[in-house]
Amino acid sequence: MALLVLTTTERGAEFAGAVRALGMEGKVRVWPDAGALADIRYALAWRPPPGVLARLPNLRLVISVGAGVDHLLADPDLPDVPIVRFVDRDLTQRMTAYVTLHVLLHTRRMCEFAEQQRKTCWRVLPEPLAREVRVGLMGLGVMGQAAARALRASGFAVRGWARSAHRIEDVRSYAGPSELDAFLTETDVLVALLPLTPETAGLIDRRVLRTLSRAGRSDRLPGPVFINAGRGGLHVEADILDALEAGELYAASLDVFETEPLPATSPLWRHPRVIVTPHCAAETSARAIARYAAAQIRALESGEPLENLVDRTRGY
Ligand code: NDP
Ligand code: OXD
Repeated sequence: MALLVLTTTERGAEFAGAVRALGMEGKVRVWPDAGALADIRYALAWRPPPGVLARLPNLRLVISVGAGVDHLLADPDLPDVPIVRFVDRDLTQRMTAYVTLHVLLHTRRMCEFAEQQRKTCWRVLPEPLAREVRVGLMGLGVMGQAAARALRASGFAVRGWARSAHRIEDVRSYAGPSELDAFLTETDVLVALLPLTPETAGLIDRRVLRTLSRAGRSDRLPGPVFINAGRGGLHVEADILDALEAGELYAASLDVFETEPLPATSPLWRHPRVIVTPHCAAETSARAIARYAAAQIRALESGEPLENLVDRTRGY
């Protein structure tokens, strides 16, 4: 009846410590010190090495340390057991803060002010009002809906695009591939909060960036902005750079990348209107994921429904 903490990052011991602190002493193991594999009933996983989950004969539940599960579904040998993904108030709040911060940062032209500061240049730049800026959220799930509400509260005009239509107060909703372009042409600041699935991989390319609103935006915002806090596989980095170079994009904030860590050779590191953050828009707290894992295990053991079950056919 043991839980295996299975991660290729350095946080495994921290997660295990937090689970043990909840009273699961002696029942927690950390990969690769898994002990007898037949004892393992639950896995708390983040980017596990492919094939390892398939070696656990009595596995009954996989708990994803993150909200995204692409790191699990990429394993061709993933066993057929339920997967629950992490949904947590603090995680959502961190993401909401990240999105709001970066929308404000670019619409208030902070990259240009930072550049001016380096040159001791004192010059006022025109800035749009929040209500003159249309923020388009790709993804209206837990993260997207919370960000939509926060952006509305900050005065921005908000629209969202998802697989299905959504009703969110004061947010214009678009759904599916047939409404993608209508959504993009209505968007000045594009925020990606989608999961990485076969349908969304590489979706945000030059064509998508070119379709963003260029006419009718406030003349105080020099061009469209792209913010990606979903997954790096959603976008094409070469296209972002080309769009910046061609003036089709004004600025970008990227938390996630095609390859992580972002290689030192990437020009994104040095672009004056790109903000790079190291996949930390919403970091999982060890205490929160431990509590969440314990609750899911209790639910499974007592035959209650699991929360936030992943639908493998949808991929999220
Ligand atoms: P949810 O599963 O709650 O929401 C996913 C949203 O994406 C839904 O609105 C869904 O549409 C939409 N979607 C999925 N596939 C498509 C598609 N093919 N076309 C259009 N829309 C689609 O996820 P969360 O909001 O909890 O998280 C979103 C993502 O954010 C995670 O998958 C993860 O990759 C990323 N993330 C990144 C973090 C970071 O630190 N950078 C931290 C946490 C999450 P519908 O509503 O119709 O189902
Ligand atoms: C997540 C992440 O999916 O941190 O939660 O990327």
